[in-house]
Amino acid sequence: MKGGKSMAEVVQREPENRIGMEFNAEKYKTDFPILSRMIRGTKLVYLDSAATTQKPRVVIDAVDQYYRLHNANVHRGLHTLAEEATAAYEATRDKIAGFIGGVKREEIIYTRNATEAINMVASSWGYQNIKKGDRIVITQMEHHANLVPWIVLSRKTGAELVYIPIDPEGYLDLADLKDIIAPNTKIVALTHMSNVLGTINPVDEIIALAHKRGAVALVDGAQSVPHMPVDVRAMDADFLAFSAHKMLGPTGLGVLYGKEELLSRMEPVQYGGEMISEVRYDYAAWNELPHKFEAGTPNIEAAFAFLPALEYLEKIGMENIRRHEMELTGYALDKLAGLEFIKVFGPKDLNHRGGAVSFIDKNIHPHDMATFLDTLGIAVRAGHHCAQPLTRLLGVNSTTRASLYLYNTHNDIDQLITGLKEARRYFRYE
Ligand code: 7TS
Repeated sequence: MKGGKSMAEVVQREPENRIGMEFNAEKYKTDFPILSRMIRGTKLVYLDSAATTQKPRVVIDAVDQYYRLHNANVHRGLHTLAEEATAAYEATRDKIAGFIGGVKREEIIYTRNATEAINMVASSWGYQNIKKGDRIVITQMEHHANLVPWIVLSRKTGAELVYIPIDPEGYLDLADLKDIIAPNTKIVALTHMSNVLGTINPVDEIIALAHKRGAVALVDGAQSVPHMPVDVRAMDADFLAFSAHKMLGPTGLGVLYGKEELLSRMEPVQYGGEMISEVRYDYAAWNELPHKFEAGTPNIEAAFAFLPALEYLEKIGMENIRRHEMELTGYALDKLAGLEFIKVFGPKDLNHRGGAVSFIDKNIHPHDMATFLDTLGIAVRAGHHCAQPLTRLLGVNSTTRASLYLYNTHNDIDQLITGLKEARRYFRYE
């Protein structure tokens, strides 16, 4: 993407056709410069994509190109650069609207991340619609981003916060769902895919019941939108939140999808430039969607560079990415099952889980394990993964988590397994 291409070329670049081509993770790996980095003398094995993914060259180049050629503020200038920056910023919005199933561009709000997107719903829709005696329903497997905003909303409004429980395998236990989503329920907010257990939740069924009760449904898509086809209209979610940085894009950019009829009735969360239609000394009126929710100068660079990330994903195909990750997760689960000192959490059925695999060694603390694996160039995460109540429910303080993406290979898993065995020797358990 280097050079002086016109904005039309940048924005309308046709994805290269990879239909019919084999999924080649080894080849995709070469698109990511950081994946050829040496860490402590060995080539990086990156197994922490649930935290953030690495970026392909097209995304890195787009950041460079943005500042070299197109940098300007959006929606306010009449000069060429301002027009180019605005066109690119809005073109990414169109791309996102298409990527999640073809929604209206007005329904795509840029945020800083998935966390901010969920907080916006809690602090705007939440305070306008929830009062004492109402019920908020979430699940026991939520990331803090889809947990703490609802704890605070319930504390401040007096509404009750009720959890859909999980069963010992790591699935949601839906036996009492009809009682949990009681007639006084106003919102059901749940993750599509758990960042700890990998569980893919039956969101369609839960959303249908929420709607039957007159409640709205928010889906935390931070771990699903990057890894599988997500059609927000088919699932009929009222809100969907996700982050660009977990799907090859830059940090500092997230998305809130909301149905137009809901967004149009919601109060802005922040006030200032760009979100107004008219201001007088004693009066202010709001801009139309989506700008009403985008006060101040946004992350233009990130929006600019998110477009090639989405094109890259589309070019490979979300179905293909999902299939690759299912296969690789199955391989990892089989190999881990062969290690008697390792206990894996979460479902075994690949149809109902993604590629976040959390486990513990029966003797070695997850922090020691992750630190040891790092000496072998293997990046995993250890801790509670921003899901403290869930981790506690699993009966542990922390887990080690390997999480996969399109650039991971069987060799990466083999190295992880070798590393886990070496850790036993290093810490003298064998
Ligand atoms: N929801 C889920 C399910 C997540 O996994 C995360 C981040 C978030 C929301 C918040 O995303 P953010 O971009 O706003 O931070 N999950 C993780 C993780 O598993 N390790 O680091 C971040």
